[in-house]
Amino acid sequence: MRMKFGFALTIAAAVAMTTACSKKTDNEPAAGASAVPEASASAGGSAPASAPAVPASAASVAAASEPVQASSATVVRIGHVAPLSGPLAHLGQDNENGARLAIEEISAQGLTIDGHAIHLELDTQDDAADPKKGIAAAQQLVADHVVAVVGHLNSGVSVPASKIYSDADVAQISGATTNPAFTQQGYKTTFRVVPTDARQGPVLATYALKTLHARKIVVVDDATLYGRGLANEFAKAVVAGGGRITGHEVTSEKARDFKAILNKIKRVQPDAVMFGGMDVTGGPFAKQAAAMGIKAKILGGDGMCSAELATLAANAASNVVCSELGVDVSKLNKGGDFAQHYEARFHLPVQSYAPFTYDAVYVIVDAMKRANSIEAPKVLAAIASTDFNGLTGHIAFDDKGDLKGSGAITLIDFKDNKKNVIDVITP
Ligand code: ABU
Repeated sequence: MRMKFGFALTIAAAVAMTTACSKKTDNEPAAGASAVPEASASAGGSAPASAPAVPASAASVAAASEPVQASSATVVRIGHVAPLSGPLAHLGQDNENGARLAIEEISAQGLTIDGHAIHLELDTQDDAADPKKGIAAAQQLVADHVVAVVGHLNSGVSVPASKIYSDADVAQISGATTNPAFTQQGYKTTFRVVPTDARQGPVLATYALKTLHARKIVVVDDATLYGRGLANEFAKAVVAGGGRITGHEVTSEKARDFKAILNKIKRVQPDAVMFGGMDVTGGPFAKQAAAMGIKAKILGGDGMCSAELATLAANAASNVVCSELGVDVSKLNKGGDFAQHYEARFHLPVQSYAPFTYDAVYVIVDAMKRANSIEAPKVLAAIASTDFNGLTGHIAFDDKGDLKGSGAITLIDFKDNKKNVIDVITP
C-alpha cells in the first residue's frame, strides 16, 4: 500500500497546478478554481441545519464536500491544524511537516479518484495551542471545504474544536492528542493514530515502580487537559501497582521558573518526579531541578519527549526518561528513510509527531480511494473502516475512533543530547 518516497512534484497535473495555484501558501484558493463556492469567511449566509455550531462568519458548510475544479485536475484540500506560532510552534511545525511529506509523496505518484485526476493541497491553519483560536481555525477549514482534517495537536484544543468537525461531517484525525476524552464525546468524526494517556500513564508508572524501584514519587502537572490528565493516569497506575504518590504539585503551561515548586520537592527527596506537561515547561523544569541538586529521575510523557528537549533541558536531559507514542522513528521499518527524507526536505530533525501526521494523510487518501469519492461525509464513513499498514504500524479504529490494539509506547532517555530508545512496550 505504501508508496515510495519521492519529493519532486513532477506529474503533469502537479506541474499544471503549480501555475494554476497560488503557491504563496497552500491555504490560498487555487487560481482559476472557478468552481469554488464563495465560501470565504466573509461569505456570510446562514449555516445549514447540519452545522449549527458554525457561525455565519465561518460561512456555509453546505458545500463542505464540493470539489474544487482547476484545469484538468480537481483540487482536494486536506486540512492541517496545530500551533504554528507560540512556544509549541516547533511541535506544530513537526505535525505540518509530516502531513506535507505525505501529500508531496502522493502527489508525485499521482492520484486519481473516480476517474478524475486529483491535485492534493495542504490547507494549514495555526491554532496557537489556544482553544478559541482552535475553534476559529476549525471553522475556517470547514469553510475551505477540506475533505478531512489532520489535527489538532493539543488535547485542550482538539476537544473543543471537535464539535465543529462533527457538526460539518468532516473527519478529524489527530496525530498527537492523547487525552482519552477526545474520542469519548460521542462524535463519529474524531479519530487518532496515537495511543492515549490511559496507556502512556501506566507505562511510565510501571517504569517508576519496576525499573527505578521508586518509593517516593512526586507528581507535577501543568493544569492543562493533557498535563493533568497524564499526571492523573500515572498516579492512578502507581497506586494500583502498590506504590505511593508522596506529593502532587500544580504549575502552569506558561511557567518557566519552577524554583518554588522544586524547593518543596527537594525537601521530600523523591526517587522520581513525574512531570505532566510539554517540553517547553518540562525542559526548564528538569534543568532547574538538576541545578538545585535534585537527584530524582524526571519522568515525562510524549509532550515532553521531543528532540528539542535536549536543548530545553540542556545537560539535565540525561536525567529525563520520557514516553513516546508508538515506536520511535529509528525503530520503524521505514523510519530511517522517513527521517532522512524529512531532514533533507525541512533541514530539521523529526521532533515527535511527524510520522503520525504523515500516516493520517495516508489514511485520508486511502479512505478517498475506498470511497471512490472526495466528498467529506463519504470519506469520513470510509475512514471509520480503515485497515491500513502505515509507517507507524497497522492502523484501524475502534468504534470511538481510537487505535485498535491501543498501540505501542517507547521509553526514551537522552544520550549525548540525543533521543535514545530504552524499551518499546507493546500492548
Ligand atoms: N499528547 C501530548 C501533546 C498533545 C496533547 O495535548 O495531547
